[in-house]
Order: sequence, then structure tokens, then C-alpha cells
Amino acid sequence: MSVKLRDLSTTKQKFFQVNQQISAKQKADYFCDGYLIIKDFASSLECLTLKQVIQPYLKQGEAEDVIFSTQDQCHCEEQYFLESGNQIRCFYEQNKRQEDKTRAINKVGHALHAQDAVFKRWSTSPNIARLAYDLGMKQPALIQSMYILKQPFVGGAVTCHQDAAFLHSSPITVTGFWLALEDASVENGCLYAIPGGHQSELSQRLIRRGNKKVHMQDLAENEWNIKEAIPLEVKQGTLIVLHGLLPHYSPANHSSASRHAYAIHAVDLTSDFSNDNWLQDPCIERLGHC
Ligand SMILES: O=C(O)CCC(=O)C(=O)O
Repeated sequence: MSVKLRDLSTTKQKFFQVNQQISAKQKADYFCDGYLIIKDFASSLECLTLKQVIQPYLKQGEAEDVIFSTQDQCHCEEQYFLESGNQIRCFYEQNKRQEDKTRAINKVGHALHAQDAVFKRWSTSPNIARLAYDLGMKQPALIQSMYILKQPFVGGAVTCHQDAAFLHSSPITVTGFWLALEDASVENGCLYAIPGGHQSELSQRLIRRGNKKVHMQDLAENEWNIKEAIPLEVKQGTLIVLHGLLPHYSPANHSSASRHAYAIHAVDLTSDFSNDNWLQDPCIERLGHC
């Protein structure tokens, strides 16, 4: 019997496995290391569903040829990128081959959490909400989402960064929830992070001036040593929570296995979201208390 996954996610059948509250030890680990790894956060059905629901967006063929590269940030000058904060748009790898566009998609962003019913349901689930409150957020709200494909052989590197460089607020509250939709290993470009690196200052900020201009501004000397980064190899369904000041990156994928992930970013609405962030007019999805 073939299963219609999209239907499954909207019927009464259980789409989410229900997760427990995190323990005091997990919370302490998060504040010590700047990240928290939660195994089996999502079921294989949830992962499969999200992987299926993304497919039509990859095939829609309307995507402009905008490359997403953290090496030179050239995408940042493009209106297609700047206006994607409340849209669902595809971005390409730097070394894409013209004849096979779908296989060269780097990521889909930045409002799946609001503009697609299934992604919205997963992103705003009580599991994510509970986690955000458990980690001390007072009024957590999702503002950005990305489906990252890291496709075989072409999946590019993401340079070392702190998420607060892109989603800045005073005080800094941005928190990333990164779900492995496929196993992530050293071979296919898993995340790397510097344990405890979130205790360093914010080193850069992507600043937007007006409608067209964005630039990366250096704020402080990098205090972190990238050699201290460790690979976060995880299985499908694992969630990695990332503190907004944690330096993290992922190398290119030179293997034959893809490394799909879904990342959502929340801020605390009690903090002031900086009005010179690249992301303006985001889709805000508040996470309810549960
Ligand atoms: O998935 C990746 O390779 C990078 C993701 C990332 O940097 C993020 O979600 O902040």
C-alpha cells in the first residue's frame, strides 16, 4: 500500500512523536557548550514527510539563478534574496551545472515555517515550543526557516559564523533548531561547532541599509579557534539546538550521500529585533506555552 505522506500529516494520525521535557542536565549542557543534541527528536515519518513536502518547491522551476554562498555573500545584494524573508525561494550552489538545476539547489528559504502548512505544523509543534521555553525563552517566536540540501558532490561549505550575525537583537536571543532529515557525518558535511564558543562576543553582523544595500561589518576580533571545532555527527531525526553566539560551520559534501536538514530560528519577542537586520518583514510565528 502506498502511503500519501502529505495526507498523513494533516489527518488525525499521529504526525509527531511526543517528546519529554529536557532534563536539568541537558539544560546545563546547553548553557555550558552552546549546543544541545537531542536524539530521536523527530520520527522517521516526520523526516520523510518533510522531505516529501519540499519536493514541489524544488521542481517549480521558477527559481532565479541566485547562488547562495557564505564564502563571498554575493547573494546578499540580490533582491531575490533580500525579499525572501517571507517567501519560499530556492537558492543554488556556486558550482551548479546549468543542465541539472534541481540537483544544484543549495537551500530553500526563508518562510517555510509560515507559508507551508506542513512545515508550519512541525515548526510550531508543542515539542519545539516546550524546548524553547525550557531553555529560558519568555516569548519565543519563529522568524526564519531553511531547508538545506547539501547535495551529493555539489553541496557547498557554510563558513564559520554565529547566527546572531544574521538575526541580531538586543539582547541577543536567537536560537537555532536544526533537524537532521538524513544522517549527517563527516563524509557528507555534518555541522561542526566549538564547544563553549558561545561565550565569545559577536564578531560580525550583516547590516542592511535601505532596500538594496547589505554588508558584513566586523565588530570584534574573532575570539574563537576554529581548530577547536568538533564534528556533530548525528542520525536522522536528531535535533541540534544552537545558541545564537555559537560559532559553527559545515564543510562541503564531497560524498555521494545527500545531507538534508531543516533549520528554524527563533527569537525572544521580549528582545528588540534590530531593524538593520537583512531580514525585514519576517513571518513571525509565536510558539505557544504548553
Ligand atoms: O546546515 C548547515 O550546513 C548549516 C546550517 C547553519 O549554519 C544554521 O542553521 O545556522
